[in-house]
Amino acid sequence: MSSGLELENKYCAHNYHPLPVVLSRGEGVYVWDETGKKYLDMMSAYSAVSHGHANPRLVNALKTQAETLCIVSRAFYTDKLGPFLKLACELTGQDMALPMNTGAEAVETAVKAARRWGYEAKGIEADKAEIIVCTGNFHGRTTTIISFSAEKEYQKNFGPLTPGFKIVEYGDADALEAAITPNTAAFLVEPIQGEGGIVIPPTGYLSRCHEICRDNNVLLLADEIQTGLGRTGSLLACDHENVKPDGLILGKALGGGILPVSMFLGRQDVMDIFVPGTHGSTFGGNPLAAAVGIEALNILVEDQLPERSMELGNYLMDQLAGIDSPLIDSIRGSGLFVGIEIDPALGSAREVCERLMERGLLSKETHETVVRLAPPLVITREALDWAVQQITEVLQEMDQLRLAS
Ligand code: PXG
Repeated sequence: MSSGLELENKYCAHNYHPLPVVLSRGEGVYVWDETGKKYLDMMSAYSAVSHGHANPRLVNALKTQAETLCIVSRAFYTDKLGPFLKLACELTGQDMALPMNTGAEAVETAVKAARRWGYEAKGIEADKAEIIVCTGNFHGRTTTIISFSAEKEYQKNFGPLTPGFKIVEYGDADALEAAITPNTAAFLVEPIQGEGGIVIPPTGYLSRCHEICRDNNVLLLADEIQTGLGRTGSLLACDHENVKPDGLILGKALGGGILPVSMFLGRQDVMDIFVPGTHGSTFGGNPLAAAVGIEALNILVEDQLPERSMELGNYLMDQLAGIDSPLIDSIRGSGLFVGIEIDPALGSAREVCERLMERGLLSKETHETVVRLAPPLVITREALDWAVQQITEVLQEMDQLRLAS
């Protein structure tokens, strides 16, 4: 056993069940382990590494800014934050943004914004604001966010939970409409559920939810931490239905796979509820993060990563559809955000991932039955062809073993 694995198992809390590989280097779509073995990264740190590992432009932006100015806190203005937020707002059509670091912090920011907007703009009675969320949601791991998870495992023994949330069926706009009361401040939704298993709602769902929210003076808050910034084949997954949410949450790829960078963006009247003292973060919006974020967004636009994601995602789905294996229940995806549902009676997604890892392809199961494929958006057709070949062979192998046993 390698020392990296042993030390991590001994000293790191066991809040994950990693695949047994110890990575030590990354470049583009590839990572290398301690022994020098090369792997194609089809996971991209849950979509955070859309620009590829150690993207030279991002590394350069990081180095240049690190030598110039890193952290001063928001007690002062800097020459980087304004340009970063201007670019993010212009690209997404939002009015203002509040910078944070991790995804969960940006979701917390959205929850606070929605509640305060509910009281101050909508006139909801004190402490009565409700936020509606969906079954199968994943928005992070803070105490408040797990309070509205539909997954009991995320909550067990972490109570008392934060009240004020209602869960409705994902993909069912009528259920949203029925759940709205005069106390509803917002509807928080992932346009495609990532951690839930790459779950794509029916066409028209998001636009119908948008209408319902507008008609009831409820904020539509889109969590695009995973789906945003090109992952699903458009800049935002909301763009597939021409929906401009009232609040938008970005993270992961916003930091170019280099730093944690997140933000909550929104309409002017939503963002206006924040006044000095209402929210903050020591590191949120620091100039190092802003410089990397600016470059991450510039690369996304200049290298047309959303378009690339759409084209290569369609190609990948076509190739996967050609695999003839009884283990595959279904294949679904949008852009380079693809899930292969494995029939649990015939095999486990974990075993598929372990076998792929042995062959030099890194992926990660979600919800035991789904193999998630979300490579850096800079991947090539040739690399995808190789990946499809490995997946085909692994599924064949597993099927033969199953028949032999
Ligand atoms: N919203 C969505 C849609 C996400 O996918 C978060 C919020 C939280 O982001 P942070 O940066 O706080 O992790 C995510 C994160 C995990 C895990 O093990 C997290 C995600 C996906 C898979 C696993 O915590 N996405």
